[in-house]
Amino acid sequence: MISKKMLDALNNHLNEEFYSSYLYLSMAAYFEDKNLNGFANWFKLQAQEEWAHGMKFYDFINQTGGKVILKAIGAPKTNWKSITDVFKETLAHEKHITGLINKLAGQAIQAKDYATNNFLQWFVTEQVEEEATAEEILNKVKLIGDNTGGLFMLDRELGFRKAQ
Ligand code: OFO
Repeated sequence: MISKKMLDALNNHLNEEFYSSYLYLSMAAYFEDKNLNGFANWFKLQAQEEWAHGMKFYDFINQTGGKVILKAIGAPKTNWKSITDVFKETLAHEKHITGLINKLAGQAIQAKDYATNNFLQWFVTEQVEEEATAEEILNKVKLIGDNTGGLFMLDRELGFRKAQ
């Protein structure tokens, strides 16, 4: 049975994953509004992934005999200064999530809660990929700069992303 302290921390993190989903859906809406449908597709799928991450926490809390407590999801921003700004925020947000996951894993190890630590290791690995992908796209967007042709090519590339 999981400790109350760990359970509270997991419930808090479930909310963070759902907020991530909401944030990326808002970014999708920003791109839809600009008719950049490939970027919008990428962020809609990202939002779905984050929802699935939240559900992993939901299932784990239930499996360990805990109770899921859903909290209010904060309203995300709805506008950004530029496309570069969107990806800078995406990367910063993923780094923030990595910090939270590492803190949770540290808490689980300290409490000798090996089941929770094992559950969290999937997220430790996932965060390496999440940060790398956000950084890769940010670098492409920076390289493209004001080049409209480059922007449309990247939009096309991001439009190919499929649900996993
Ligand atoms: Fe974007 O990552 Fe969830 O955990």
